[in-house]
Amino acid sequence: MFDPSRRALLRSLAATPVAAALGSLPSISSAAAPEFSFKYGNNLPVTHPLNVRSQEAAARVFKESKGRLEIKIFPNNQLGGDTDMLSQVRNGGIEMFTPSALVIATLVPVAAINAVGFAFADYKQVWAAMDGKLGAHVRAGFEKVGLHGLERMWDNGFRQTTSSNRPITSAQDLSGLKIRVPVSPLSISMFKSLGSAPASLQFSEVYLALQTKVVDAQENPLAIIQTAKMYEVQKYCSLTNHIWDGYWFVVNGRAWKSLPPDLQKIMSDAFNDAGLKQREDIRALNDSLQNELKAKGLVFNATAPDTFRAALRQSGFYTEWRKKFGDEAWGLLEQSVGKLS
Ligand code: X2X
Repeated sequence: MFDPSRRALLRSLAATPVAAALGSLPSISSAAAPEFSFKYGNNLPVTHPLNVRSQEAAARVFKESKGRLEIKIFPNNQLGGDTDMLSQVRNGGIEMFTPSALVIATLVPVAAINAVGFAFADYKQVWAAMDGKLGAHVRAGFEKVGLHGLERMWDNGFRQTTSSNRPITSAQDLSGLKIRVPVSPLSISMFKSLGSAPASLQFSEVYLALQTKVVDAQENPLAIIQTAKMYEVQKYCSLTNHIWDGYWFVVNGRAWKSLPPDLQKIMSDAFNDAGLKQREDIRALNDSLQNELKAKGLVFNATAPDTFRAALRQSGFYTEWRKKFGDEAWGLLEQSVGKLS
């Protein structure tokens, strides 16, 4: 619809030289520039539900704030890899970033607590913990390093293992496997405990590393395997479900505090609501993607989770990480999932 004030403006522009018209309409020309303009960077392809729902949220914020707050999205590592974006959101080079829990744990170690191997049995346990006390505990850690975390975590998913050389069916198959993992101490520790040879690479480097066989395997949820076209450079997909991973929406602390309360509310509401829809998108994709990926040539197999869990227990993985995370965080995790070690 053509709004009447815009029509009036166009009429006056048609009738008057542009410079004079703008000079005589200070309120309209200043309304054209948003009071706040935030840059939001992420590491995922534009087709991933995280980007689709973020675009909706940004449009809602612009509309509900009447153009006062604009959020510009830079997907797909356009602004650099995870490590770069993490330092940019801290120093204010960008205002928003969605690091995976694994990645922000390089700054706030307790954030990796949701990624303890084989902790969550299903999504019911996941969201009860992350929307509840465990998530609040992690977000308190963000505030201490000058970042504000929005309440709702977005879904990355249960991580599955793909490889170019062999299917993984039990813990033994991981022995010696050259596998890429994110820049994440917990992921390195876990795959070493399972006997693999893990290497940390930023997500921006994964496709090429697989294509050139610098590594033979990687692990990510199905929605990423699909949107980042990993089926082009991998043969097997083993349903290991070894880590549940999610994305935190973090905002530079100074930028967050610069927003008046009404804009803070508009922004939190829009992104928290969009996050819930994004979770549903991933749930639906989890149901349909196996068939799509099979059609692209990936060979799927189920795994024997007990063998992985037993190997982790024997290696002392749970004991070590319980000590690292501390009793409070570990206790909160166990409240949701039961005894772990
Ligand atoms: O880097 C990955 O594997 C990814 C995309 O899942 C994360 O952001 C941790």
